[in-house]
Amino acid sequence: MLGQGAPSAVEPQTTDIAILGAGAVGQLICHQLHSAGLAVGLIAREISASPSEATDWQDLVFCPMPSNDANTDSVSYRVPQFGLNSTSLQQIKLLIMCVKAYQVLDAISPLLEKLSPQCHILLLHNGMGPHLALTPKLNGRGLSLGTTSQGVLRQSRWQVRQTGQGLTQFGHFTGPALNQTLQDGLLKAIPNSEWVEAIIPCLWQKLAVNAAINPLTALHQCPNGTLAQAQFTQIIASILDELVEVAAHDSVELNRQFLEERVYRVIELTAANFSSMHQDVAHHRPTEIEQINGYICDRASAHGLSAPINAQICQAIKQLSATKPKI
Ligand code: KPL
Repeated sequence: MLGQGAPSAVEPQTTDIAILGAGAVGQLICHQLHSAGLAVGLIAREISASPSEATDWQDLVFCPMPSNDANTDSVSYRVPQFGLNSTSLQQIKLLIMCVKAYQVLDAISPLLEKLSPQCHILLLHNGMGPHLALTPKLNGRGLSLGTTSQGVLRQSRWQVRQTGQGLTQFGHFTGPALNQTLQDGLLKAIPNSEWVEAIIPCLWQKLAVNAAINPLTALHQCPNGTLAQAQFTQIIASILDELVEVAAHDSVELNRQFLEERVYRVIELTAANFSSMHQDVAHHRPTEIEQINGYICDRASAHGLSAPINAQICQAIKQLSATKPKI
């Protein structure tokens, strides 16, 4: 394991970028920004001590993907961790929210009054919807959105392993744009990432993948690859038909054929994996169904349409979650 120049005591420092939500994706992004030399820290909702005690250090371990031509030793590093009362929150220029979609509003609420009015917010989660609810609460702050297909697994609380190197896309949504230096920093730090002109169509495309794969694997308790079987062809087609029609009413033109190809490519590339919703249901955790198939239904009703297959799927997942015993 390689150490990376960890400071030994709590020292004041300016952190430009803070990550809220240190799950698997949050830790992966944290590692990528830290190793690119960016000043990144974590926000820990559980630390709410007085301002002077509100900064701590967190040790993390990152395990790269096995590769023939790169060093795949684990890397240990440490980053500052701020509590909700830390005065350092005022200095943060970019807050990256890596919490689950259904946690975004509750997680950001106590922070909004503590962050500077110039702090830019970036949402990075599966599903869609929180950007609409968050926009009126931003008080003039800028909001960008992102989606990542990088694969990562949490091995213990502060150790993650990268399992896939998919595309990451970011783009501006509303308010002042993220400054160029931070944009460039993100793109340099995160392999295979791009800043796109229009992020919403990219989010709809990722939504299509999640809407087709996640609930079906949870309902049928199967790995992603099982969905290549002929018995799933019709339901996947119906999920996508409804999604494409609803997106068109939201002024997003999606190529139906391209979407279907993308869904089946992901099914093939991740054949042995269990989707995040499968895992959420199996571990009796809340699912992102409301922000995935539920978002399609919500946007359908906003346009006076219905999306019956997606609605049935939402219902089935909610029933499944309700019948599983809670820990
Ligand atoms: O993003 C995913 C998820 O599980 O949430 C997919 C792409 C379906 C991979 O499993």
